[in-house]
Amino acid sequence: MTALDARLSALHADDSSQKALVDLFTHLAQASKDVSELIAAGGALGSSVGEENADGDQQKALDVLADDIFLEAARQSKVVAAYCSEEQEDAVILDESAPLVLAIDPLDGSSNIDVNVSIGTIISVLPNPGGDLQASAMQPGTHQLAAAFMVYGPQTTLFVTTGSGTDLYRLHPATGVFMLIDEAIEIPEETSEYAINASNARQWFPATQRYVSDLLLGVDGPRERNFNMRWVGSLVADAGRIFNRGGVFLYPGDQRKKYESGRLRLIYEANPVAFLVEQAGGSATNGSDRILEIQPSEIHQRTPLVFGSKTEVRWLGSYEAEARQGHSDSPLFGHRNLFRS
Ligand code: FDP
Repeated sequence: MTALDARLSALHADDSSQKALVDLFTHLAQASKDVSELIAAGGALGSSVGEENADGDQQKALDVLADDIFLEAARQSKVVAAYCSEEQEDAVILDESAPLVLAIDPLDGSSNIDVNVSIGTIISVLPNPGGDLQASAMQPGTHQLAAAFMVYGPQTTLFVTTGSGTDLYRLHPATGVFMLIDEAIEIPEETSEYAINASNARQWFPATQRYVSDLLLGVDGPRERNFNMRWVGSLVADAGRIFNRGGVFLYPGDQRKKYESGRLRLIYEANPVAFLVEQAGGSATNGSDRILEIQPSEIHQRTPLVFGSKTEVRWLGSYEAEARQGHSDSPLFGHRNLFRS
């Protein structure tokens, strides 16, 4: 079995400029091991510290601790110019001359902390573009040099890409080292499983309503087969499942106030997940456009996010395209209402 640093060094053996990436991941891996141990230790980690983060979410004690730990790891690595975190209003400038920018959601799925459900860390690594470092993370996702997410679940796992496929590692509990357990992961092109928070159904825009209602019609509907639904409510856990057995994940925009562009953040959630997904043969869009090509305009901006098995992402895209052309018939919500027959 191969350890994370050995694998990354081997992948980038003939490219000395990538050494910074290996250094960064060595420090991030240690930080995530520390966070994983904190979570496993339990205690009052899910309690609120009574403050809101840059996005208006209540900050939990563990959110803040995880942010401190990853910020310190970035500082220690000496290769990070700016640290842009969900938990910080502005970028933290570390070293203007360093080659990398780190965008991070230190603890994703934190509303699941109290109930012992998988949570994680999401990471996007960009080149230092020079100039105003406050704006340095506002690069399209195609610029990413690496992306990763850790899942703190029954096992602590790590999905990583540096642009040569997506690999999966597991934290070995005895040695504290991330060991490679699956390389060049391939997300199946077809799937019969989808993930969406259905409690928002009445707020969805017509394309999402029509798409999901056709899935619900199963063998009797236009898709002519039954679909299964799974929703953990932690992006990392839902994504991990999709890397393992396929599926499609949707967090669309909807009619709720402040949710017109969905809930998830472009720079440190959608972009890294999209990079990992594409490297595993899947797709990621905002319903119509490739996530990785969106030019960010704000560090904490949100985006609708659809990712996973290619065929299903394409299906959703065709519903979106039809909706833009004015097609609004919905079997679930329109005159052919499923529940009224
Ligand atoms: P959380 O707020 O608990 O951190 O990143 C936001 C996120 O979790 C995702 O992990 C998850 O997919 C989503 O929010 C869940 O949102 P809903 O509660 O609106 O379903």
